[in-house]
Amino acid sequence: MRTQVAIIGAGPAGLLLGHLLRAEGIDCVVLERQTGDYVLGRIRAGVLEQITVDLMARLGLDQRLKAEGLVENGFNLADGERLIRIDIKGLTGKNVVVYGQTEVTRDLMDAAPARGLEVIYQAGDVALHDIESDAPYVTYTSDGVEKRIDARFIVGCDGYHGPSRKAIPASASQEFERVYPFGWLGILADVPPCMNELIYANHERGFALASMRSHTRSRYYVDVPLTETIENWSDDRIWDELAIRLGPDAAAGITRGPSIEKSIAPLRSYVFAPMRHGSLLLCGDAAHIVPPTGAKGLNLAASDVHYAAEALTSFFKRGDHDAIPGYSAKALARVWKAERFSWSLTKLMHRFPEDGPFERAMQVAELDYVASSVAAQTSIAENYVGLPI
Ligand code: RFL
Ligand code: PHB
Repeated sequence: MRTQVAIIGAGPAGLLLGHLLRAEGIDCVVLERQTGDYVLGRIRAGVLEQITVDLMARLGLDQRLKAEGLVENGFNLADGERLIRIDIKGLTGKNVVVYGQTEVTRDLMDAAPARGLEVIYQAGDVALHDIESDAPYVTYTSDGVEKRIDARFIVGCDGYHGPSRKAIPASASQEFERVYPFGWLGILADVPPCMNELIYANHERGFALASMRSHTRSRYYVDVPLTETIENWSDDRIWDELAIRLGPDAAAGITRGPSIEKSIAPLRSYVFAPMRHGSLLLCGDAAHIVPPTGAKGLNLAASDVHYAAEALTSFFKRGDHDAIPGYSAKALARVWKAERFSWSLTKLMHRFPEDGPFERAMQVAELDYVASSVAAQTSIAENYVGLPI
């Protein structure tokens, strides 16, 4: 098979890119290792920045998002005693929308056939070849038969564990990494949220986050040491811990219920640079990971895809050969700012085992400063709603 762009990975990055390219009349094929149901079964992001909402609107795929997404005009930082509200709408004029990654992916997946976007699920042994040439190709197996797709470009949207990034020689790239000494234990339950806005809490027993997916479905997290296993956390234990860490006001609003999903995700900051090598471009988690504290992962995947679609469109439709080499620097400028914000909010809101009294005093002082300074709140708000693309 021959196409213009071979996309590896049908997560939000791969599907969004596929739709943006198809909308410009550019040929592409998406290869996904898993089944569609498996991809939809992964419970991940919940908060969309305006840029992500705008991309869905540009594609005309935002009907359900508009009907079911919850517009959030603020969120809260809790410090054990009080709630510090960050009025994101008042401070920036923008908002974020609670609409699960699962739903974004479902909307993109459902619209693919009608828009001529071919997605091949259960593609095994995907491998990239000749990425330094102008004629790269991808091989994979389908039902035990080896197949080949020739393309002008390959875009790796295959997440942190996919093969694309690994196809780039170490001598041509650099990795930046910070691993955190805890993970987030998440619980999803069909109960109303404890508040209509998110709460990020720094309590002496650790971090907690109250989030949601709808008026009837809640998503909560607590941080746990990396040595913890899910078997140690009964639903009751999680609800008890949330009630303590989120503080009395939020606790009063918590409705308990059986978990419908429960998992532990380690926290990591990671950047791979550059995000292009020859005819291979990387987008989303394939190139970078942020700790979930800033709600940036999915939104960064969306901004990468926006820049990649722009560069590929310039190449194919205007014959502009400078656009592709410019992709990495453009994407990375936004990635690094989101990495900084996610790292700083993680540091502010978690108790690190290695921290002593000085580090804790710095957290107290910073939270106090945020509570009393419109300038500090504005800085947090403009990063949370997403920096411009
Ligand atoms: P994905 O979603 O990992 O998709 C990659 C796809 O590539 C496929 N793949 C392969 N396909 C073919 N051949 C291979 N060999 C392949 N290897 C892998 C995979 O099966 C998969 O379908 O990456 P993408 O598209 O870059 O999207 C990134 C986002 O998923 C991620 O950044 C977010 O989920 C991060 N994240 C959050 N982001 C936000 O913006 N807001 C949030 O509120 C938020 N909360 C979160 C999060 C991530 C979490 N976890 C579990 C990591 C909360 C959590 C708990
Ligand atoms: C979520 O709802 O899953 C969520 C919300 C905000 C975050 C991370 C995750 O910062």
